[in-house]
Amino acid sequence: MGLEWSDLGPTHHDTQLIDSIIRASRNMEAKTFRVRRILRLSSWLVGVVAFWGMYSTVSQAELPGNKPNIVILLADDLGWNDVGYHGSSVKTPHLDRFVRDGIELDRFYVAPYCVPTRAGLLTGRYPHRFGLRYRANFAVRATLPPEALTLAEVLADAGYARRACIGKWHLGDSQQQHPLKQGFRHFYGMLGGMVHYFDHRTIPFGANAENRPRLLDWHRGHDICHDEGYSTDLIGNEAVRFIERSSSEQPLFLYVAFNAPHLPLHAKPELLDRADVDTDRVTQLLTADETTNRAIYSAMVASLDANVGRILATIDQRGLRERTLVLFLSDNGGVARFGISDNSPLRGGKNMVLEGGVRVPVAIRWPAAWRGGRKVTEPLAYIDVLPTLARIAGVERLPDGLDGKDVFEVLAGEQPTLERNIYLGPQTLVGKRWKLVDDELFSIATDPGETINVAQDHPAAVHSLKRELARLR
Ligand SMILES: [Ca+2]
Repeated sequence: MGLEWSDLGPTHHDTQLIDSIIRASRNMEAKTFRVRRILRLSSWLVGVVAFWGMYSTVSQAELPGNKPNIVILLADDLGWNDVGYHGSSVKTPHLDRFVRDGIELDRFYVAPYCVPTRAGLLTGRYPHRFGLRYRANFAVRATLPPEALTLAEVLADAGYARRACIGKWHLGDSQQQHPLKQGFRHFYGMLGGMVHYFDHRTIPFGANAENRPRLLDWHRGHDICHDEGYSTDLIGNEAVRFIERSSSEQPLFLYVAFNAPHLPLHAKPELLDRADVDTDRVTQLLTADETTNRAIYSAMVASLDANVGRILATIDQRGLRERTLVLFLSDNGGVARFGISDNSPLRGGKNMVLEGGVRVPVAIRWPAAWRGGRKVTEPLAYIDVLPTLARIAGVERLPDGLDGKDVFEVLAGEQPTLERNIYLGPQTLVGKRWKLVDDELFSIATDPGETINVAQDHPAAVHSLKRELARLR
């Protein structure tokens, strides 16, 4: 399977990184493809409950026997300022509308890489509980252990019979680690971390890349799948089909993990208004030109946004909008190099515990229960997703050992703060007021750009955070 971007190594080796990527890209071109130019490149919630929901909240006790559909839409490496509603040059009209209708989760934290975020999102536990590494390393194939209890398994026990994982799994490619062994009943997409958007084969890079095979990593269930098309569209198509084929009587759980806009930079030609870029034969991970990279990336985000829009429209057309909870999030910050992503005004990007790597665009919408058009500024995290959704699904006893919190009341606007810190890595904790990064302390609520180290002025806060960090490691 394809190696993950995070496997490339520590972020301070930028020069080597660029060389490695561009060299790998050239090798791939020469070996596999003709090169033209470098790139041309219900009734159930009507009445009293629905009325309640407009202004307050609905607890499970008030929804006897009724559970919302749960749809998670995960983007891959989408940066803070890569969405229109944050003022980006990248246009995301469907996401912007979704955020306006729902609740914008303004301080939502994830892990800085693909794998640990997916692990924490689906288990409610910090990924280091499973031995998943935070630092990139070629030699380590981080995966979720088969015995880990996943959100799909929790929801299965709560009566969610239809459970689909569509898109990028990236939590293990053995039969025992397969999504169909982790609580999902339907799987379509890729098991590894990175594929070519058009041919769905892995793209080896780094050491010895030219001697490694490009494997088809596109599957339906356990079988190899030869569907043709742009992967973002194929993932959207399958999600739409899954919703259309679901009974409106039974709640569904749909986890759509887009591989977009993760590398390689491949866009649909019709969305890239650049005659000088060869989009249909692109084999490079990226180009040497930052402006070109950004143009391709923007077109990739446009495809992501369009498919998010199609999924939301299908939910509407099926009459499921009120009783469907939709969560949109990115799995880590954008790649803040090579002109690809824009995390401003946050510092840093993917692979880093600075805000640009771990604070991502997120919104949630559940019209039947929560009033939309709001922004929640309490720090929330990927590990909160399982306990919160389990509560909503009517699970009476949460699994043991969870690190995340049930944040239902925060989302409902009934609880202003959780008074807790979120673990971002061995040297980093973040809470409502403070963020500790190694020996630096930032007043993160007022200094989101992490510009001023105030550790010397607040030794007690540093001491307290370090003690908590030592317990969490
Ligand atoms: Ca990612």
